Amino acid sequence: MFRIRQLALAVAVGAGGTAIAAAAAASAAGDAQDPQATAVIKTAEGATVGSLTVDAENGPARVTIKAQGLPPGYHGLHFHQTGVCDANSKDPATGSPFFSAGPHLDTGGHEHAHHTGDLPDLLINTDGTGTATAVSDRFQVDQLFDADGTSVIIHANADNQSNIPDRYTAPDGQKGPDADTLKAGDSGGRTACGILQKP
Ligand SMILES: [Cu+2]
Ligand SMILES: [Zn+2]
Repeated sequence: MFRIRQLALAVAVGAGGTAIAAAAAASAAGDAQDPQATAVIKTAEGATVGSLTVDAENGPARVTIKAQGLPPGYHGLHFHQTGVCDANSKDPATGSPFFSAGPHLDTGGHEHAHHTGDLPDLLINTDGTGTATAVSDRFQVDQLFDADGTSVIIHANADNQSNIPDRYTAPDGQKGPDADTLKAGDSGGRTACGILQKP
């Protein structure tokens, strides 16, 4: 794949096509030129803190997120079942906004972190910015545009991906991840939400 991109870049430069060369260079850097899905990600207060693209042109979906204005550290990142980002929709159990987005997108009754919409954590740097790209073969772009749509959520805390080794024992004696962990990886409240849209 990389060799093909290098070749495309060389051909474009050889032809003197500045725009084509720039596009090829951007593609090599991981930026989607013609994404099949995009999202603008906002906090419950309405501040825009990120953007997301999904590009599946060359095989498995490449998810790219660029974020700013967020607390430093790791943040859980997932596609959620429903494309509704209602800040006034509160989780009755935790009080988190964006309850309207529903649980993690999943097409097969999986537990976390095997959900269709589970993604690696987003690392936010000390300046509040973060960029991440993940390639996932767990979903097709069409599935993001099902009847109720799909959203992307950035969480308050790190996602432990249900990685609770058996040496950790709950007060009730249960080893490993409990039901809560197997739901969402203990990634906490929903800090920001974006609705997947066709460009
Ligand atoms: Cu989530
Ligand atoms: Zn999940």
